[in-house]
Amino acid sequence: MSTTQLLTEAGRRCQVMGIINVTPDSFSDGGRFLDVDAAVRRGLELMRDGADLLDVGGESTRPGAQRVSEADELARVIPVVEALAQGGFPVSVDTMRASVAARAVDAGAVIVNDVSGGLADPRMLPFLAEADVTCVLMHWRAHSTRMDDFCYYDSVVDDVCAELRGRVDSALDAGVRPERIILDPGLGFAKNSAQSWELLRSLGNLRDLGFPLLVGASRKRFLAEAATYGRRDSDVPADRDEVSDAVAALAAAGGAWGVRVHSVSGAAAASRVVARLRGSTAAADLVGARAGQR
Ligand code: PMM
Repeated sequence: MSTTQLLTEAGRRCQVMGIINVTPDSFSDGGRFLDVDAAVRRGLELMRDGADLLDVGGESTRPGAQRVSEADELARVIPVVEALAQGGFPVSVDTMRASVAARAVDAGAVIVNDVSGGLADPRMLPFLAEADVTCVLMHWRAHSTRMDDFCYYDSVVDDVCAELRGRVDSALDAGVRPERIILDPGLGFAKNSAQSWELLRSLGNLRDLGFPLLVGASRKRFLAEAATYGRRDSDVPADRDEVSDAVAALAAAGGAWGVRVHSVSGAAAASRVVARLRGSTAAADLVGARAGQR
């Protein structure tokens, strides 16, 4: 599927981006998909469960994580991107390095997901412009080792919007076309729980920036606050999957372009429900029929 199709499709239905972390230490699924075959198999599972695209990353961005070398990141990511893209699946690459992005695009990636919004590597925005590739620019303030020191905002919503606008301006100045840009508030990145909830509550303000919006809440620590009693203190990220599904449904209903999730089926169902409630005659009929039965 071309990026144009991806972005057009997004006009109809919230896109579900399935996560493949090819890392030993990502907070939720680190170590599980480090082997290329396991990562590719995971991609197939996510597509079967209803993912619209697959986000492949080789560097953990969990709080406190150390950076990986460029060589390690390339070795983890490129074979997986290549295999999935050759299989005809739309792939995005989750990287802050222009060199990794370039190799991944050569290998068939159609989106570059840069959690630093172009801040970590000065070569990223020029690369995105030259390659004319769709990109996710996420709100970010510092690398994972230090990001918890940067949770200070006058108003988290206003400040995140202003800083994202700054990233957009830099991208446009570098020559990135506006229709190539997707924005992401970066939940959990230099944000405490209250700040992440506040941003989720304010998707309308973020949408007012005028770009498609990606929401990445899946399995993040702040969601534990809404987990079933007994799972609230759980350190098992998958115990946050029901809450992640609920957030995906709200994000879809709130007009997000896409949601980035570890477990796909609930988010994919939410995306289809919202699409049918929005537009399809069949969905309208269903609602009417149910109302008539009462
Ligand atoms: N979160 C993580 C990694 N990459 N990319 C985007 N665009 N948005 C996010 O919120 C985001 C991301 C960290 O979560 P993970 O370790 O489970 O992938």
